[in-house]
Amino acid sequence: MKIASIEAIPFNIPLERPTAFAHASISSAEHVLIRVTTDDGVVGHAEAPARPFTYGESQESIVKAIDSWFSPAMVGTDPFDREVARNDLSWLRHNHTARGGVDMAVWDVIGKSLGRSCHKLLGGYTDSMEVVHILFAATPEGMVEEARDMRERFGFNTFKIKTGKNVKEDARAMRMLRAELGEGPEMYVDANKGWTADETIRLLPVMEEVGITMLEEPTPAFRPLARRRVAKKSSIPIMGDESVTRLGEVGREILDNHSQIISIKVARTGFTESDRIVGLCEGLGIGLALGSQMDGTVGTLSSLAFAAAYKSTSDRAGELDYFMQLTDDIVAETPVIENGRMHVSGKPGIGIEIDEDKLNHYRIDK
Ligand code: MUC
Ligand code: MG
Repeated sequence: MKIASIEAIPFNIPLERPTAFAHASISSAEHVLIRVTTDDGVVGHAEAPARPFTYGESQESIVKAIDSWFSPAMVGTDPFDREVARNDLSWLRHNHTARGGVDMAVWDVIGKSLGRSCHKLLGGYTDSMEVVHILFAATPEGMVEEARDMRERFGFNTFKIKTGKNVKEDARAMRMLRAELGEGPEMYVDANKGWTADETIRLLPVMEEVGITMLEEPTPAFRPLARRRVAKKSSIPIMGDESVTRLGEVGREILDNHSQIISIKVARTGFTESDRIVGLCEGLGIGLALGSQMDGTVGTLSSLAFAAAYKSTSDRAGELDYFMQLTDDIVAETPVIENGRMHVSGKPGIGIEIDEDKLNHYRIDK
């Protein structure tokens, strides 16, 4: 079996409302569907969500990278020889989501050709994941209302609070949410590098008081002394996200003791490199959490297949609910969240079935 083609199909789906966080706001999911087809007709899919403000990749750059570099290097190769493709393209820097997406689409091909789910092939640890609800609302009042509503409707028990825009409002949001939710639900924060070291240190007592369990990307990792000051003072573990876009960066963050938990996002490290990150973190005794690069439905199914495959990525709740922010999707069956959990389908490959009519409606290249 050989790879016959790799297509990069850009599509836009409007969001229910703009998603805003420190440094950026988006009103439409501008993603790329990657489709790998083999000479014997097996078709694999994955999604690359462009996040220019985080990784410098755009929808256009993802399509260009796949057309110019990934496709020429991989067409004609055996999809099972992932290590060959990985090494052939190791000269290419950055382009994380293009690389991650191609890797997962190839895994989808592998699973389908064997008639086994990727979830099983990767490890098959559990058949469901607890799901985190990410609170993006603009005001503390809006976050409280959203948390109440989402808890009632979907049974969420873990909430990530998007902070980093205004320190006072961030403190107010954390206190109001704890008062609303009571002691039980887990809460963690993600500042998307929006706080300074001083601001983070000033907020530590508030975060301790309300029981914040993880402090995601408080300050920019590219300002190492600021990060070091926070890490020294914080009793709350720091989770690396934007700072750990590849295996080497995970190693650096851990060795510097700047992150004690690693957010694993298959959108940027695919299944192959994410598997290596799991191994590195397990071996060193570092915690893992499944993050979301604001994945659509295709990306959500990939994240679920991966995270549910390992104990260390499924012990914590995973970020699997962003697809609900999209007004529509391009899959035949939308994932379901019930009692705060999402179940693995067990279908061959990643379990993605594309609705071709919807894809034709939302694709922007035709
Ligand atoms: C997150 O955890 O930071 C924001 C940007 C991105 O790439 O992912 C989101 C969520
Ligand atoms: Mg984050």
